[in-house]
Amino acid sequence: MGMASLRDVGVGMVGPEGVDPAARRVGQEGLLRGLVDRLLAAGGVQGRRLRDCGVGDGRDVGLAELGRLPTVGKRDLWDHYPYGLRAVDADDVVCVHGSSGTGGRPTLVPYTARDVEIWGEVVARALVGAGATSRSVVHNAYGYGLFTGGLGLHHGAMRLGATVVPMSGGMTERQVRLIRDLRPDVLACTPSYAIHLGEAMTGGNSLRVGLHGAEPWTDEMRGAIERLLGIRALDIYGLSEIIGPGVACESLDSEGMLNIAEDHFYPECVDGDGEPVPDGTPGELVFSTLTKTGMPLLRYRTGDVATLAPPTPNSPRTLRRMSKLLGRTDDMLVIRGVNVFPTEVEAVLLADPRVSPHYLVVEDRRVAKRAELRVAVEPRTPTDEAQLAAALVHALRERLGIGCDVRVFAAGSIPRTETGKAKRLARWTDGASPLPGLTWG
Ligand code: DLL
Repeated sequence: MGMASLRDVGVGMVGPEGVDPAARRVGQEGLLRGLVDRLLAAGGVQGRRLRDCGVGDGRDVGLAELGRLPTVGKRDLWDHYPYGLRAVDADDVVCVHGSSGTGGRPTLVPYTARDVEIWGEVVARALVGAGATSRSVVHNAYGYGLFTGGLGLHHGAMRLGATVVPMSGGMTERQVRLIRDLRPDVLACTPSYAIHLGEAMTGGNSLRVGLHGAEPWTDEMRGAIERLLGIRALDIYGLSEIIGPGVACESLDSEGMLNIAEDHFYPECVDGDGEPVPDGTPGELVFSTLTKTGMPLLRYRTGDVATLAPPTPNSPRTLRRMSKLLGRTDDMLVIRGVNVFPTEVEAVLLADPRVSPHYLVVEDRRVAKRAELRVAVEPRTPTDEAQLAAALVHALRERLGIGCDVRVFAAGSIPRTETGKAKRLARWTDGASPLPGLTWG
């Protein structure tokens, strides 16, 4: 079983990741037509919108005109909660995943057995691209449950024929112990938990590579994880609506960009008006699920901002790539007319070796007309706090062009996240300080 599954996912980077781009495009176009036919047959909101714009058959569309087809968004999922975008019989659904969402509005995604297979395949690719093999032991500290992180990495590791240790999040002491005892070579968890775990471990460890995602993180955070754990830290991206982790992932040779599983998830990148932007220009990622059946989506607007790029030159992988995420459209701060993504703040903070990777960005809008950017940091080791704050204010002004308030708090005072996604951004409109117990401004 190990060998067969290895061949399928293309060890040595052959298989679907390595096909000639022109041939891939022909395949994608056929799959796009099939997707349109499935949506028309399902007769839901996406099918109606297609008919409204004159599409009555998959043969009416091609990749070149994709930009003219209707999009779908999170709003549509909420409006048709729980299963309104399902395109198969309830009988064919084998599991449900999603995100708890904000404001009590969860997003639910029904999967068919085929969807779960595809999911396992794309996550297995991510593992192989990170150097894992069927002999690998994968310590999986993504949360198991409705969240796609835990079971997504689980499916991928099983598909590869590796050994997966299904730790889920939390109970850090026990995780440290099992890493010592089971000697995993692969760590799968959020970047913030990788830091937390690394700080709890003493001495060396067996880990060689980490697959980190589910929340924004910068190359500077990558450096912090790599130093702390002594591993290569790679990025894995995805979202429940599209499949979960595995929509795109770094490989050891992808030069800091993420290979997009574009044979399953066709990417576009658009500006605020929905017009395509050229490669290298930041825009919102839009994905079409070419092969999904449970809840296929045509042109799903992710709200995630990144750039697209051509395949890695001279690599056996011929997939188009995306940059690390710059942020989300709804995470962008507007401080006195200047647009700032929290990742830009992170990059500045962690470029200073005195700063610990635990920080909080606060958009202070208590005076509505005059938003302030406040940043809470902790020193990594004892240091002159006033000098550190002044240096960071200066560096942030250089990079962002705005003044901000930096406070250095005592080590350990900024809340850690042991399960789920780190909260590194707080919006302060009124009431108490977003950092409980700490007075501010
Ligand atoms: O977070 C899927 C995932 C799990 C990806 C484990 C990687 C590892 P959701 O809970 O639906 O799914 O949240 C999706 O998280 O739209 C992004 O805004 C953010 N996100 C996911 N991966 C990354 C990443 C999972 N590598 C939302 N970098 C997405 C930055 C990420 N943000």
